[in-house]
Amino acid sequence: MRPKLYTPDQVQSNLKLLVKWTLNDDSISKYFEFINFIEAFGFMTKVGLEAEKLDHHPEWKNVYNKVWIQLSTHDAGGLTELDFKLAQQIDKLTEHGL
Ligand code: H2B
Repeated sequence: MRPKLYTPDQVQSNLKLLVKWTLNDDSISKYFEFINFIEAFGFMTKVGLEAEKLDHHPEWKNVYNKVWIQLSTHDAGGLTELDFKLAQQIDKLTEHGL
């Protein structure tokens, strides 16, 4: 089913459930730093598996130990439940630090 765009109120209340994500115009984003490339790439692999499970995929960039992730639902043209679900999964993967 096509996900429905969240209202500004829904965006605000769901943002509160996340750790250090930034709200942009039509997306949320977060920056991660790891001790080296292997740790960063390992993290990206785990995110990739979660993304496949949800059939919802990040826009991201990696430079050595740094990873930038931006989430938005392209099919809906903005933020939906899927972005916040994936963001929560990503937070879980890093809940012991960073
Ligand atoms: N990921 C994101 N971020 N937005 C989408 O709209 C999207 C996706 N659509 N992953 C999915 C794949 C869609 O193209 C497939 C066919 O379900």
